[in-house]
Amino acid sequence: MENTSERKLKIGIVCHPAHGGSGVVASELGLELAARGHHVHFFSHTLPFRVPNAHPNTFFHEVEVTSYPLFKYPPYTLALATKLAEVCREHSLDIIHVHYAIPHAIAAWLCTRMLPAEQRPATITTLHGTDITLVGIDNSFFEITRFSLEKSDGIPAVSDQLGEETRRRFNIDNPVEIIPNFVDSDKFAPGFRSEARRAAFAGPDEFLLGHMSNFRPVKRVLDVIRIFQRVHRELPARLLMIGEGVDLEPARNLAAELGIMERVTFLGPVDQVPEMLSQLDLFLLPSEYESFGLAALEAMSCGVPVVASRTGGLPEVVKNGSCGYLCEFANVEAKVKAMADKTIGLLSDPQKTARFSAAARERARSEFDPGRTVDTYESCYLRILAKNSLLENQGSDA
Ligand code: GMT
Repeated sequence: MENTSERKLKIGIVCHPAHGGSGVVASELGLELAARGHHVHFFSHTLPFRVPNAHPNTFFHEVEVTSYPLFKYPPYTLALATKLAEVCREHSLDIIHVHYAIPHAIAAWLCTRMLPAEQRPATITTLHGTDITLVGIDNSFFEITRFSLEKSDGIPAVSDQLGEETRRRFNIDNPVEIIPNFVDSDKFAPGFRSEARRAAFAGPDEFLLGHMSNFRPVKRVLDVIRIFQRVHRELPARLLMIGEGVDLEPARNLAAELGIMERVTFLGPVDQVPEMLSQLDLFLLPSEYESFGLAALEAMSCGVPVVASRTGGLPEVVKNGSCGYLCEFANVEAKVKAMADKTIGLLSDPQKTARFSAAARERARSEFDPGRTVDTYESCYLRILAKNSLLENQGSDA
């Protein structure tokens, strides 16, 4: 196989830029590829939050959508396809790598159709979760999601479970390749833990529990509050909630209703994620579904044990009984109780907590190394480019 470091590629990365797993993965991957000397062009309506303004080998192309009184819904997908084609013409991109299928995969395909064959980039669609399990299977999107997956040159999924789910629900011929997410364990490290930082959220004799997400219903943020209420009845504890979204207000209201508001800090979205996660004693993720659970992995990398639902790809990330606990989701009440009991059991045993913390860190460091994932993506790019150029030489215009 070609040495991946020899050929420098021009790669377009398309993502949803706000705080959320797929945008984080897209940004971190783009930055790693740029560090290897590839030229990385990010496309979105806003600069993705983990991408610095100026960074060697990276470029940002803002997708602007003109509003017009006729448009109840401004057609972002068309503006994105147009911007992609424009940049492909100007910079001869080799690849457009979209993260989260909707609406990015079809925009990438439209872009290829707008260009002459010799200027067409390869297209890759990384599947992140709800683009398959929730939005993609909705009647209004199913057909076009299926079509755009068939048209993508490569469709990586972030966990075995999501790969299986994609094959089962979409029954596509195109193979799904599993490329798990990664974490930079130098950046997400326990070294950021400091008494001074932690003191802003909890006293020295209190446990600090935490949760981070985009507060969508699938994350079950209200269950975090319910679990915490049970834990706090047994142990001196505080809760740090990082992020925002539709369930932020309901979560605040529930905390107030349960009389625990003064024990909970709602921090909103933060840029200093490792600095916050490393102050925690335990991370809670009671989601209804997670294709992977990047937030859990980032917490583990900071040496924080995780108590999460046994759902989706989470068992591929959190090893039950060594770096955290997984609890069945089927019955919400039982799940809340089980997660509270596991949390109380673990935190009441300092030696076990220390063992879990070390195991969580070690698993994140050894199993989810960025280098390995970036190697896999580079190989995937080169394999697809080689296949496409072979087809081109054979005169195929598929
Ligand atoms: O938050 C996002 O940007 C997308 C979101 C989703 O709903 O698809 O997150 C998914 O992608 C992350 C990165 O690959 C995974 O860690 C999350 O588990 C996954 N979320 C869900 O499956 C609910």
